[in-house]
Amino acid sequence: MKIGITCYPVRGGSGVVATELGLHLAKRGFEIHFISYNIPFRLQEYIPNLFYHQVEVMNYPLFKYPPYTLTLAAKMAEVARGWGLDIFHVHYAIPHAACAYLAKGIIGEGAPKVITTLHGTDITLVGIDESFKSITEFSINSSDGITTVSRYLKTQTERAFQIAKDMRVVYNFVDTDKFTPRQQACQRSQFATTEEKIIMHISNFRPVKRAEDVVKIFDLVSREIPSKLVLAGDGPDAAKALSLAERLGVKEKVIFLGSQNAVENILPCADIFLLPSQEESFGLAALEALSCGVPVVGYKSGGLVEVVEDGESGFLVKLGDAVAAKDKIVETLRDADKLHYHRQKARERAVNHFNAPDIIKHYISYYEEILNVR
Ligand code: GMT
Repeated sequence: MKIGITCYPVRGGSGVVATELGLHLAKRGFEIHFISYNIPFRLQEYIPNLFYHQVEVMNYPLFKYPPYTLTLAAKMAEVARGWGLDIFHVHYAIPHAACAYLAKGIIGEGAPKVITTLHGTDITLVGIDESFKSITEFSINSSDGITTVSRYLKTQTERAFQIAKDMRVVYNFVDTDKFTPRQQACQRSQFATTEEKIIMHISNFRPVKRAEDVVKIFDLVSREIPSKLVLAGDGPDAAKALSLAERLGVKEKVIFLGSQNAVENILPCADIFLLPSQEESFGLAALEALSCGVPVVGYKSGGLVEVVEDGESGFLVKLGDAVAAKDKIVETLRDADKLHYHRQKARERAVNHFNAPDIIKHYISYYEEILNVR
């Protein structure tokens, strides 16, 4: 099977999922063509069967906004014709589902089937904005197959749009051989002393992540348990979070790493992963933490409840309840047996429910179903 994958190549869950999917499929003998404006950031190894097609956007003085969407659609059509693609698998509806629709129209008969995977903010934040709503709904409905990364996201999509087709839930996945609890991957001593615990948060620091809550919760924890807060990633609210740490007098205990590519080398150092988002359609960073045997603490909100089982692989408290989150963390960190138990449950959760080969099988059978080859 020959599959064209289009995603945002920058850091972010949807790009990670699309890239890992492409890598796994290529290793299984599928022919994979990434089509985007840059090489996806996690696409760092050479693999036979895997190709990358760069989309170049011509600029012109009339263009206030260079029309990337049109160039992408034209490139998708060119690659599909040149390589005989069977499927366009686009990640993140806006604008990729619309580009796939256009590319299909350019090709006409024999065009690849289109599968759109919805990731979250393409529905819950951007897609429902009036400026995008009609085209998002139209492009999703024009896809031959639609998947969502959680049941929650499927429900949200059904609520926000009139979707005429069945949407398949295919959960996100993690490479459990790469994201492991092996502490050799990470030197704890670079972050904390032997007496200190490590709380970690990784995100794009957008408002939906509630980065200030991370600092608030950490401040409460650090009053009861000697600890450090490690922050990785960057984004609009990073400065706000750091200035709150300063105001609360915990800045010295906060280690801000900025954007990092190989988070699998940092995560195993953590004792607790904090993800107190307003809403996650899934929460891929939380899954990567679980796979490293790190219990997750967050809010009972969105799709995170499908990833973390409250009281086992972590704890989910009422949205915005920093004290409840602190209580769960302190309780866990104070008791070595309890921490060990939740660490094991975290790893088990990732291995038993979200292991890459198991989830990728669902994508493959969905491709076959859409192509009618089964
Ligand atoms: O979280 C973001 O702002 C980035 C966004 C993306 O497209 O990369 O993340 C979304 O997709 C991820 C992969 O499926 C999910 O794990 C995230 O939960 C989802 N983000 C939100 O729903 C806020």
